[in-house]
Amino acid sequence: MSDTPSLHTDESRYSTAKLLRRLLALAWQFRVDCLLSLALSIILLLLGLVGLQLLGTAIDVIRHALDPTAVPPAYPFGWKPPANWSPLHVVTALSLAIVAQAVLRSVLTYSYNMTTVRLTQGKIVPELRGKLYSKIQRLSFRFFEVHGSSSIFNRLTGDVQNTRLFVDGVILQGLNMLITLAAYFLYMWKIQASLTLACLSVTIPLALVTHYYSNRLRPGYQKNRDLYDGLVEVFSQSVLGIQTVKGFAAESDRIKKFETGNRAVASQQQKIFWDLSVFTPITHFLSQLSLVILFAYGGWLYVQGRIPLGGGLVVFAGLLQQFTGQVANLSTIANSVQQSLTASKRVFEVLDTPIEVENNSNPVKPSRLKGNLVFDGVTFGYVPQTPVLKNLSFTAQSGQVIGIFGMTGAGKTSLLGLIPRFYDPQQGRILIDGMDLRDLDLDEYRRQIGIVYQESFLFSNTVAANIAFGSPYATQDQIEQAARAASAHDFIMALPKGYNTVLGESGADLSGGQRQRLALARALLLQPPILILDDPTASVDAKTEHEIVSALRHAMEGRTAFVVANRLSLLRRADRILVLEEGRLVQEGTHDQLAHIHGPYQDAAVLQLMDLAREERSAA
Ligand code: M5T
Ligand code: MG
Repeated sequence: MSDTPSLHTDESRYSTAKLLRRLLALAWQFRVDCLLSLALSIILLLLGLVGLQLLGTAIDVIRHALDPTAVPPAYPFGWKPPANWSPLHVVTALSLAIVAQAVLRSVLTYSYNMTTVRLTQGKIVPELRGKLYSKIQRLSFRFFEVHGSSSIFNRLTGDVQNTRLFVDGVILQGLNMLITLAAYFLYMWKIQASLTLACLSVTIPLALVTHYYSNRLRPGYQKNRDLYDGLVEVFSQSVLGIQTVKGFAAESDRIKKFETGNRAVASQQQKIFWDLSVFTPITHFLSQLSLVILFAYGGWLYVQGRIPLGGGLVVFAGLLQQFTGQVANLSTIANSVQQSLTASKRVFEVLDTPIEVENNSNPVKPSRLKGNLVFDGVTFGYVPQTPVLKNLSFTAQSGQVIGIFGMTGAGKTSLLGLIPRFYDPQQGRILIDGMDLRDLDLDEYRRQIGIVYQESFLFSNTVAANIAFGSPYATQDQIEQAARAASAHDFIMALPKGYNTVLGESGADLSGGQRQRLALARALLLQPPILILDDPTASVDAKTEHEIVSALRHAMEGRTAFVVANRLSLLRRADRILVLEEGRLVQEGTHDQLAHIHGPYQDAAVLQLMDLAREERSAA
């Protein structure tokens, strides 16, 4: 199971206090909606109290009617029934008021729920998700090297949801709980002070238990998210790599791996639920205990003649029940606190990741570039301590084709990656038309570079849309022209719907050579002054190679082109060839020059010529 390294090693940045502060700031951003939701819950609370009070009064009216020596009913809110009303009239009126109160409460509960959902799902979640997505899109490559796509997906989905839980599940519910408890407490205190204290004494152990479990739960949630990342990783890798999996008959292996992960997540989840399933009943038991105290101590008080047995006591019992119910809610809130802290840390980690390659404060927007490129003492490594390019210096004149040759792992792709500034060099600088790349506006600069990678990613979209990926306003004519230039037009026309054929996921229904030519068309459509080709003919047969090479010859005209290739067919046409060995520039010259100098290029040339001769002989 791949474990996900933390984005920030600096854990102090995510102390509980700091996380809480940021979550509160998030809630503050939506304060109007929060207040609205809170106001509704307070009205609901007051209505509930009114209902209880009316019930108590109704009971006293009945008792008094049956037994005139009992305490006379105290009417609430300064209301007095007209003198000519019989007790039946009064009770009917009170009952109607209770029903009206219940109806109003239902309506308000509905609006409360709607308000809260609009706040959480309609505002907070989309806002967070949008922020996260645009951050992820802007992050530099290194981020994606370190983090599996699954961890990123999970953060974007589940963790965003659990982060918003802090607003509705913690702040709103918590405030609601506090206000409710305070109101009930005062109300109960007014009815009978000592009984209130006795009944509420159970809240102390309740708070302690809650504190204990709350701390116990958090690491569990963190572990759970990490394990879940791993599980989704196994799954998504198997889907993306299904060809390899099947090709190596590795299905049962993968299934076993998934099962292991699956079980790990399950047992971890069970552990959390086990904790919860002990915790929740304890809180419920303690709340029930307060009712027992009410009966025992309340009964004793009655026997002592210190409280009457009337509506007041019914109201008291009702309040107590709701009070302890609210306190028992503590367990849910505590659980939500831990869940949202865990999740928000994972969300904030992404939001806090510095974008390594970024515009400086005052970037230059280049007009159309000429394409004079200079590498000046460039040293670069994916990990700073192990450079893969060492003190590299060369110049490419506008319009030149620069071939790059070297053994696998020599650093060719890495060199190409520095040109669009996917990474910044650790030492030295790269200049385009005399300007340091770091001073240019990244987007404007990159738009002037066409790239064809070793393996091209195609989107599940039409052929035309794939070609127009970098130039969304291109006309059909321009798209076809680019396709022709990449010798892709003919095979595209042979597809079932021509340019409107939708490609399967990852373009699975095209051959390697076809994919490369689509990618080339995509690059050419930009009309870029700089063209980067990373071994575009690596995966094609000789005939297609020939086609691509002649297409390229045309395509590279008038552009500064950097072509990585191992086949001489492409390199021969380069104005200059750079030979790399373990990240160093060891030879430089034209094909004709290099073919006559002893060195790696000559070795490769001889080998390829020998191969060619052998093939010709065996064909003859
Ligand atoms: C040069 C390492 C790689 C190798 C060295 C692209 C990439 C490479 N490397 C990383 O650590 N992370 C990366 O994202 O850098 O690799 P290269 O530049 O890819 O070599 P190449 O293009 O000449 O090789 P090839 O096989 O494409 O001909 O040590 O591990
Ligand atoms: Mg490469």
